Amino acid sequence: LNEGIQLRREETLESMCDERARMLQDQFNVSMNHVHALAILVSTFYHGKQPPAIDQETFGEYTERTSFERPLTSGVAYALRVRHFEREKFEKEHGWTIKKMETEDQDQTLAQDCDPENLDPSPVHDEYAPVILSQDTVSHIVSIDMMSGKEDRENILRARASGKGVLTSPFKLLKSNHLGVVLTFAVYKTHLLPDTTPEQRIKATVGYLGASYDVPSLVDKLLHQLASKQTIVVNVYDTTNVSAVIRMYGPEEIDTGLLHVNSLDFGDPARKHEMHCRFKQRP
Ligand code: WA2
Repeated sequence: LNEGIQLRREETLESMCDERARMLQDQFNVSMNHVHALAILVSTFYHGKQPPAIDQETFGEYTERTSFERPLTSGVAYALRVRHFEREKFEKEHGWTIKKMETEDQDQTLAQDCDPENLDPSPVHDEYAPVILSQDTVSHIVSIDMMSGKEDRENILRARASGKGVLTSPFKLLKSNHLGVVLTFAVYKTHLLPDTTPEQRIKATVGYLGASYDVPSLVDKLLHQLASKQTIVVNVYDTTNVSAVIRMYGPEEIDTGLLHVNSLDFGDPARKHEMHCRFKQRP
């Protein structure tokens, strides 16, 4: 009899965890497809028209009104590829200088409100990726060189060489107290065929469309939609580096006996994620 009860508990935990993992993965996938479509929108209407048929006002309104298509994202933005020789002309045209991203170890009191006006100009580099268009929810990153942040930079380089949507490892997003991830798609000068080489892709790159995911608040929102939140504890991990697993969501894990693990597919084969589920109480 006891064995039967134990087996049923295992099955219950498994099905609850499966359902949550599937929901999270599906919502992530839906968002990713829509962010991909936004990259094509920018390619068609910004780069494909002379003069561009999208400005900040249009991009802001369109991305806000379609935000229901991107569950789990906190905002989308577009960063333009600017080479150093074009910097002066670019800055004159936009009426602002390209800013350096402020990293965590820098003195926050110097730029208390993260107002881009208070940020330092970017030092000289071969190229930059200043944000020129943004959803209002992430307007604080406009004019910041996304190549000046370690995670954003790595994502940009990987996105443009691969032509695929790529994810950062979890890091503390600007103006957020939580860990999040950024999804990036490169935008190319022309439509490229699937067999295009990385070198050709890098050459043809004109910009980067990115979305930020504030993981704790968005996963919370998702799990609250499901009943019996009081029964199980859910954790989400980035397990890309097995010797340095990063907890992205949920409290510190306490061993309450049964554990169920689901692997999560967020669409970037270079990153591995897992969901861990436990009952809150021992039987
Ligand atoms: N978006 C929002 N908050 C952030 C952030 C980001 N990156 N990086 C740090 N905090 C425009 O990949 C190009 C978005 C980067 C895209």
